[in-house]
Amino acid sequence: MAGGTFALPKPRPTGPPFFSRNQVANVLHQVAVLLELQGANVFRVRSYQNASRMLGSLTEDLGELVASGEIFDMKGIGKGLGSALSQAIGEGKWPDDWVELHTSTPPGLIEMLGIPGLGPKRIKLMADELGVDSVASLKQAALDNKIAPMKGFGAKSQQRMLDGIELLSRFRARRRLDIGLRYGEAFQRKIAALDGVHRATLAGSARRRKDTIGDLDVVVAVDDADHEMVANAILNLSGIADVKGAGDSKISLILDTTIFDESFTVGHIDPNVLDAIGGDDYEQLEAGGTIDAQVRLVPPHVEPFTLAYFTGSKEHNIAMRQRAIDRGLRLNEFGLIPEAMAGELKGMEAAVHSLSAADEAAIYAHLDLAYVPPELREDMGEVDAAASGSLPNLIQMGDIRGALHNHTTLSDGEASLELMADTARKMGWNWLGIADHSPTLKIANGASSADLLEQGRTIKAYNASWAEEGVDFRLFHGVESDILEGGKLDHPDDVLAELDYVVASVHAMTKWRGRDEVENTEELLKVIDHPATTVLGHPTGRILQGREGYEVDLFTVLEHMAEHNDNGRLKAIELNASPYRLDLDWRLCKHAKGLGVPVAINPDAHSIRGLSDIAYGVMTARKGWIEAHDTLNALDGATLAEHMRQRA
Ligand code: DGT
Ligand code: CA
Ligand code: CA
Ligand code: ZN
Repeated sequence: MAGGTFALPKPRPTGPPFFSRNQVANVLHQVAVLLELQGANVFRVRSYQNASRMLGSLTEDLGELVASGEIFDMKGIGKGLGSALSQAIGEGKWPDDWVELHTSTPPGLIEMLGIPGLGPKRIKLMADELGVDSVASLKQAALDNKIAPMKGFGAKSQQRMLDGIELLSRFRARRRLDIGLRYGEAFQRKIAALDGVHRATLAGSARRRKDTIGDLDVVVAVDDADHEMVANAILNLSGIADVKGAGDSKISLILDTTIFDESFTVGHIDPNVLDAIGGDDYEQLEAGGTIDAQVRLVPPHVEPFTLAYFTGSKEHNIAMRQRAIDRGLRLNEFGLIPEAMAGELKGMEAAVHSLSAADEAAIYAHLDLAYVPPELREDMGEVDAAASGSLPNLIQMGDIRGALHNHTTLSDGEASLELMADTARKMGWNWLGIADHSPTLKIANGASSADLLEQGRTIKAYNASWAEEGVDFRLFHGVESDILEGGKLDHPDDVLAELDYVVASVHAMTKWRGRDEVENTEELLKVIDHPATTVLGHPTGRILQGREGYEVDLFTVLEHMAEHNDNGRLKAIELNASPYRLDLDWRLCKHAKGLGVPVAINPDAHSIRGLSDIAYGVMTARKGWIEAHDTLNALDGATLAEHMRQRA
């Protein structure tokens, strides 16, 4: 259980069976690990491991096997384990020695189990020989070079532990939006389906679509009479690894991957990206990952205020509260209360005097504001815009007609040109851009000029036949050209001139990260000046939760692009929609928009599934105040073709 807790799950409120097959398999694995940590006999450890594996792949119903007593006949389940499992599943009570094992193991040792690649055997060795008893003391021992000299360890594994500790702390601090939303939406759906729940809404940074999420916040509307019943039902939902606190109106939980009805995988990750976020260790952390969640239960008439408050951001709330104060009102999570009536009263008691609000929009209306979409609530001018009626009409998924940066099997994509085009058509798109890697990027199987030109002929043929059949769909032929030394593009100029467009991207990250902002910016300006360049790909090269981008002054870059656009040359900035990148950062989208630099929301798809990453790009674009007409994606194919012809 890498990133997670190591606790025995609580029984379901109703049973038998009191535990799921998954939970039991997990617990058996935990017992094996704890036994190993305590230096138990290897055969004993192995019997628990085998039983865990056996149950993990069991197809029969575990509850029935216990009820019928057949559990005792199963391979690897002796008399002892059989009765232990019968007691747990049949009565909801874990065996005393398992409980004892959990309570007697120092928490610091359990914490160390979270470090990717570090198992119980070596933890025990280090504990015995070096007195290491926590992640912090392990880190110190490694920094003091005490681990490398130990037999069977060495400098390499010492460094690997330091890397693992780093990865673990980063992983625990914040999670990417896609992961946060997967947990958050699964949890929200389970709560919304409970008896007595009027409404359950995911609030906090997840609702604001921030690129990374600290913890999940869920606001639940429930009548006072049902409050206790719903709170209990939430505590008994599957997917809860631990309960941190359950007060009157707030429940703090840790969720794990058992919240997902299907088994949890991160799916295919571009090797380059995977490397930046920790490789196999990352996948292992994510599979055993957890995320914190806070649930607030309030009566329906209070819920809009609570939802608004816990949607945040804190900065937006402060600006809103100030606006309320200016009107003699007190705004908090319970209501919008005339100060004169609230007086000395606090909290819910003061809220008795609140103005009423059926929804969030009504709260904004009370303060003479238009409804502010959650994505914009960052105190970046949205309150003023809501006051003056100048909020943007944010782009929506339905506005997307196509996207430019996508890969096929010609470079490192998984799907053929045909399959990519077919999928885009099924998504209702009007066009699709193909931009495979260029020769310099050997690890991504960059295509030669000859192969690229051949791809162009294929694309022309498809476009011609669609036109003939009256199919309103077209492919654009581009390339993702590496930015080379001196701000040059990959492929000769005459080859580039054959294309509809060029996405120019930096991939030599080590070199670019080793240089200063001035040099990097200069190089980008040169690339933008190249007549073939249409789109600047993933403008900083950052990988969220992985690596910082290179130093670059994007304000200058955007201003430079704006000049070109002013002179009728199409130069667009990419908003790479991969949830691992979301690069252009949302904070800069608004700046691009202000300068009139078109934004190209690009899934950078390496498979047909990758195309749907466009959704994260749209979320981020919305957060950056982007409207449909600020993007290339909302143009129809014919209009975009016209723009491209005008370039250079
Ligand atoms: P996160 O979890 O770090 O990704 O970001 P948030 O925005 O979800 O922050 P969180 O979970 O600490 O709190 C949820 C919301 O509750 C936050 O966006 C605004 C509100 N909130 C929390 N603390 C304060 C506070 O001290 N003052 C105000 N005005 N609002 C707060
Ligand atoms: Ca939060
Ligand atoms: Ca929170
Ligand atoms: Zn790229």
